[in-house]
Amino acid sequence: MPIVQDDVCNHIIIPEQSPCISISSAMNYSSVLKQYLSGALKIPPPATLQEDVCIGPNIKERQDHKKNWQRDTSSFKKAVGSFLGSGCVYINNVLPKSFVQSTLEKVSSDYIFLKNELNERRKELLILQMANPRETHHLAASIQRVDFRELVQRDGSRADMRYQLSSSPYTDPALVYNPIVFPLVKELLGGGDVTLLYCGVMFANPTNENNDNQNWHCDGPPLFDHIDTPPYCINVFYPLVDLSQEMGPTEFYPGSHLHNNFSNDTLKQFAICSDAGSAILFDYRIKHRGTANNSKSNKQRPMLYFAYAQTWYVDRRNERSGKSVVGPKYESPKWVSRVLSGEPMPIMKWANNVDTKCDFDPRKNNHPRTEEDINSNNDTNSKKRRKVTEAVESSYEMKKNVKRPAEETSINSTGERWILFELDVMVEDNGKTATIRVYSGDIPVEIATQFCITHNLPNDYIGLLTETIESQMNSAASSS
Ligand SMILES: O=C(O)CCC(=O)C(=O)O
Repeated sequence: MPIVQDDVCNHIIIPEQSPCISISSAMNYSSVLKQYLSGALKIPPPATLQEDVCIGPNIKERQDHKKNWQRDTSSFKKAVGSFLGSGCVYINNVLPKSFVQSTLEKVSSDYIFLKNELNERRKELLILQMANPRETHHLAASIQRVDFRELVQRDGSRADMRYQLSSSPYTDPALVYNPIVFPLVKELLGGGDVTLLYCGVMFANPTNENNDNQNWHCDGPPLFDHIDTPPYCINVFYPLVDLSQEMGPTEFYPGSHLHNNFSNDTLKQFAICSDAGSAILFDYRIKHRGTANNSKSNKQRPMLYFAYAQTWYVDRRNERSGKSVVGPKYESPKWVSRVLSGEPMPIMKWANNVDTKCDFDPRKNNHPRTEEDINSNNDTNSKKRRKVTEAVESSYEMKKNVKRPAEETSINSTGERWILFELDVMVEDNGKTATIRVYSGDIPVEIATQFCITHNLPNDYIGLLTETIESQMNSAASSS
């Protein structure tokens, strides 16, 4: 395969591949991605059938590697290649049914709550319009369009909900750092830290119109007009109900994320239909649309979404209204995108490909136990617990306000993060400590869980650490 060295910007270009992708040799891409980008592995052509993009760890791979999807498995490599060529893949059986069910109940009741709040705002508007017609224009427009921080109406009878995103299920480390999805996302985004740009739920509401499809669109543009880059942002959908053709699945033009294919009319379009609890990953640049939900039983189709991006990426195109639809006492904290530096979450029971009863209840915030925890003897655990309790209660040291730029968000436009405080915690009997660094926008349970995994501390410790971080974050926020 001919490889051309571009003298000007030191890019390796692989002209045989259609379309070509270039990489800078200075970038430290992790190995599977690099093998594809350098041409050592061949990127497959865009898929023409849904089955072509259905790739996940097989039963043996899930059992062999209880913790997460390993990069050296053939299925992982295949998924990376398909994603690069098609711009989308989906993986069956990613979330346990009990998790899907409880999440479905929560998001459905939140949606009803927000619709009721919208009705309250409508009633208030009528009163305001009589009292002071000049000052109701903006509220009237938001209500008419349904354009609020928590709820936005979209074409194709869609409602896009972002409510209480700093609590479960959106903050469950096992979802954000999912053991199957996160390794793939991280690999495709270059192997380093990634930003969680935003998350939420997309409802496809039932409609009687057959062609109430969304317009074809891309979530983000290509970065350059003259060359294709590897993915910079990936959206992950988790359907919370089974996605049959009538339930309004998302349709894709595989391959359309790349320049040469964008207007290629030989590309085949298809919808991805999959079970509740599967994961659909797609490149921000791919052409896609939500199709009409013609469910005979008038059922809604909610789908969780998580957008992960390279840490330098700032999404200026998908900004949202700051106006809240809920009354002040129900407002949830403002969304702040955050950098994810942690590892995929090991969840033994999720990785079995059979839906065993899950002891992880996102609503109760009780965290899953790893196999090691279950097998390790109780004495060791209680000793460790004593040790860490002592560590948190008496021996941590707080370094406040290490750095605080003027920007209000956790990641400012230069990608710089704002450190709230640091916490030194004793992690071994001999007094050895490790530092937890907490940034604005961080989620306490996420930080605590990652810290416990890294330092091999028992899961019982997560709650304690979470509370400590949370209270320090509150005091840091109130003292700012
Ligand atoms: O609901 C769907 O199937 C896709 C929604 C979507 O792509 C959007 O609203 O941007």
